[in-house]
Amino acid sequence: MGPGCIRTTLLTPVGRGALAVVGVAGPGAVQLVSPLFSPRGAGPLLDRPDGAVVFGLWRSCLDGPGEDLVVVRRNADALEIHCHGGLAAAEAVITSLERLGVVRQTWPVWLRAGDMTETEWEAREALAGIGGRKAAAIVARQLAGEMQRECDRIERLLATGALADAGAALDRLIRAARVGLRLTRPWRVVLAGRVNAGKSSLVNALAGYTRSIVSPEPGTTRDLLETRVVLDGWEVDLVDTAGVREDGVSESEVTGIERAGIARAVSACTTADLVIRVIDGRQLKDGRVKQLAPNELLVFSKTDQVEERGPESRTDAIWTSAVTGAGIAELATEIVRRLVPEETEDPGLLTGAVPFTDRQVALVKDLRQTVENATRASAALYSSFASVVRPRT
Ligand SMILES: Nc1nc2c(ncn2[C@@H]2O[C@H](COP(=O)(O)OP(=O)(O)OP(=O)(O)O)[C@@H](O)[C@H]2O)c(=O)[nH]1
Ligand SMILES: [Mg+2]
Repeated sequence: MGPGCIRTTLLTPVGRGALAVVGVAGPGAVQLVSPLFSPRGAGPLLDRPDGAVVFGLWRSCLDGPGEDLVVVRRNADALEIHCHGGLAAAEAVITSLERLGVVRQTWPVWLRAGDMTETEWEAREALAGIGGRKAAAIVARQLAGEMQRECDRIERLLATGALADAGAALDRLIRAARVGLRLTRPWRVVLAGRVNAGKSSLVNALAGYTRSIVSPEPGTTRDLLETRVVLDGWEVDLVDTAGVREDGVSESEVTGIERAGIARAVSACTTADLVIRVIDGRQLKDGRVKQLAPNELLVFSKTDQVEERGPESRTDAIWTSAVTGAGIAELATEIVRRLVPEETEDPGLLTGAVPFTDRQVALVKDLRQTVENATRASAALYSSFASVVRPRT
């Protein structure tokens, strides 16, 4: 693509919406599109000031009836066309632009051609895919320059030979990267336990609507069923699973489909960020709760039918009822606390610079290694210098 090229892209998400926005940019973009657009009751687009919002008729085909839409003139070299949100309307606008020689681009390519740093570009691309406000706020801060400012500060520290401070700042960035690399990928929380424990009911209670089928019949859920929710500002995929049978249930009672579902449940637990081990609170007296793995959270269900919590009651468990809603808010809070402990344990960590792409994290780690090597070299230099000026007798 040459420097004089005029380019276009669909700026709104692909698919139907109330409105679609088509961007056009490149030298003389307004002049080029002017023959396609007749403003209503206003002067030609070419004579309008920058920032003008102009209602008019767009003629995708010169002999067709045209379509009413709004053009925003950003400047002589850039404009936006706001049209009907159906697929055909935006496509007709873009096709008419292509007929004039305008180059169609995907939006990431369009974004990259803009005048911005790599980190800004990465932040803009990431923001388009984020569903939770906390992750969006972290990336927005990097877009506003937080990451760049921290890199500049580390550079100044290195220039003055403050290797220890530079190393500490880089260590902080590496700690923040654990969350940074998950900002565009929701956390994965698997609900596991015995059949009828109340897993699907808990998913529905957390989601706020009936996503999973709930029934008194053991073995209702057969396959993995994912539900995306936002808990306390963080995007989370809740994964409902097939329950395992009580001990002593004969092999013949478990069908092949159910067995396949249970195998999927076991496998889902191995890749989960957090496993919620659901146990029917009414059955606590009957059996011991087994040892939990570090990424497991214990939840007792159906507390509306539990009269006494009994000696098995554990302080690390959350008691819930999908019927009364008791403990559901507490469960949501605990899920987030377990997924993002940095928020409570190291509050400043996520409010400052946070690397959020593999590229940024690799750069930070490389630089940390270089600082480490320089620190060692400096210590070796000092010790050989000391052995020259203060030789042992
Ligand atoms: N009273 C009461 N009943 C509940 C509660 N949660 C679930 N149940 C009932 O327990 C039964 C099983 O609930 P589900 O949510 O389908 O249990 P599940 O663990 O998904 O079961 P499977 O999919 O078969 O493994 C249903 O009859 C629910 O109505 C609760 O908090 N209180
Ligand atoms: Mg179920």
